[in-house]
Amino acid sequence: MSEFDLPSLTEIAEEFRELEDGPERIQYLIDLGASLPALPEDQLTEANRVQGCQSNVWLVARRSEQIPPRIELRADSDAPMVRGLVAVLLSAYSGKTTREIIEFPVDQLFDQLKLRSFLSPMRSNGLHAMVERVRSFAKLLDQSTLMQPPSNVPSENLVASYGSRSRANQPIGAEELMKIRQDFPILNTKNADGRQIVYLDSAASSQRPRQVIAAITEVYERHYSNVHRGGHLLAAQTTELYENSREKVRSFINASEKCEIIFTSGTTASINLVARSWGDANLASGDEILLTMMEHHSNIVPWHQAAKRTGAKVRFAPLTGDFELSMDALRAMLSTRTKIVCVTGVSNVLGTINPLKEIVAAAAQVGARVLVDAAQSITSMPLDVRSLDVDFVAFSGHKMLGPSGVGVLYGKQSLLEAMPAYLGGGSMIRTVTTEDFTPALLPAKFEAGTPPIVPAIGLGAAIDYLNQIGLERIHHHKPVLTRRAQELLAEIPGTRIFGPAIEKRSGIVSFNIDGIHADDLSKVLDSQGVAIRAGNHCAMPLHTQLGITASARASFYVYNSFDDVERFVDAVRAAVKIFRR
Ligand code: C6P
Repeated sequence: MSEFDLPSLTEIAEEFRELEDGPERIQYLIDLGASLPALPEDQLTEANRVQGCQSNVWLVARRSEQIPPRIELRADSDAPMVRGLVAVLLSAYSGKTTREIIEFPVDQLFDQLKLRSFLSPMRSNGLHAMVERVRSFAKLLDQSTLMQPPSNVPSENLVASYGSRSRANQPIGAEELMKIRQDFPILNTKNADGRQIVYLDSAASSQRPRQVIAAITEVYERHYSNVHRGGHLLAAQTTELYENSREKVRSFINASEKCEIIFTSGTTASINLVARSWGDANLASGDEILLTMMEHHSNIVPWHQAAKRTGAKVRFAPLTGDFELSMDALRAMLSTRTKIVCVTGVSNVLGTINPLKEIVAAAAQVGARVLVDAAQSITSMPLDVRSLDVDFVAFSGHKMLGPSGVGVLYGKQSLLEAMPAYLGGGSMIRTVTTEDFTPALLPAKFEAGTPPIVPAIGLGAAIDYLNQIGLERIHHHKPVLTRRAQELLAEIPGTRIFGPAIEKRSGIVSFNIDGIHADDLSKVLDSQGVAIRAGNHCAMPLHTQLGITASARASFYVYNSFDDVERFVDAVRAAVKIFRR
């Protein structure tokens, strides 16, 4: 018997070996839990509570005076079976040196006892959190660990996506493009005339490959349950998939911590979260919110609303005559009154790629925060939030080959921690009383209610797909098509194209043709099987500035080809003939 009369690890392991899977083991765990001495009432405090459990688990760690020091642990839970699991952990860890704790193969022990699944970070019993807490306590005490340099080694995913520099420079060739197109079943759709559709509306929403569709189907057919609630098999599997996706997003944008990734319903929801939570807590009369003239309504209206609530003022940095952001004007507008700069990575109308690094540096000079609306840029431009040192980033799954209904808010951990909770409800709380509530830790604090479970998992599959091709290669594929489209369109008299030089532009061509309304043009194109978008593209201030009410927009993505460009321009020519007859 070990301390507090708990059986030793060997005794526990022997006992387990004798027992059948299922009820016998559960009964043993409950009996083991009953032998765990209760923690005194005054130690059942919030500070001693281990976060991440549905049941309550309290843990108290004390360092002994021995040399080398040993760690004495005591713990308790209000759930009988969890008490049994806690007892196993105490037998493994209590009274051990810091080194022994750090090196103890707890996974192997739980494998041996056939209890491995209980150690999953997603299981609601919180054992994983408890192990983490004990280990971090041991690490803190362990001098040799403290002296190790921090690891800056990028994660495997990162290496996979950005590491293969040689491949990153290879263009997507005709054969590869054909294979990619085969991954998108929707591209085989035919219109009423039997013409295969040409999809040039990816800036509104991309299509998704069968790999993403398969990932979604697989969850619904084999793993589906709610996340972070139940402790049963399906709940654990879904939670694990959901959290794996968060890790994929983290790695994709090179965030430091998983908890900095908040799943939302989309870019719009992410920006509203910041405007409401950060905005209301940090803006006041006299402060300024600096936007640009090329912002989407999703990055304008939430700030108008925040300004109305707080008394702050919204200002707009103008564009140059070349459809670029005027950095001179932006710099001149920055002052200590500027509290946040909110800028799109790529304009959804002009395709302009904004110089984010310069913008972040300029904002830092006056102590302003920066939010990047990455809805259009995330689709093909590698983003490293750490090297960019950006405060907030918002994007949507549906524009990057993922499902609709899911988006991401990245925020620096310190900022997100300081921000008040936004939506209230289940999952975002630590405690609730009849008088008040305390919020959960990140990221749960900002994920109230049932989150977009399956869309988030689908987004993870989309990231895998993008990584497999290589984001930079997709980024280089777009302007190849943009250039061709622009050259051919320029041959049509009366065509006016809105956008900067190709090198400063992503895969978007917005244009008007004299005497033809953009909406009419798009309808004729549709009749030819070519899908483009017409309208103000949720960027009214920009259109007003351009002196137009609408524009036609063709947007290209990884699955588009030169043939698509030819069919598009042929359809435009046909429309011109009709309207100029
Ligand atoms: N632009 C377009 O056709 P949501 O709807 O929340 O997923 O994304 C909003 C949004 C925010 N910022 C930018 C730069 C965007 O382009 C969009 C969506 C689509 O241009 C639909 S209006």
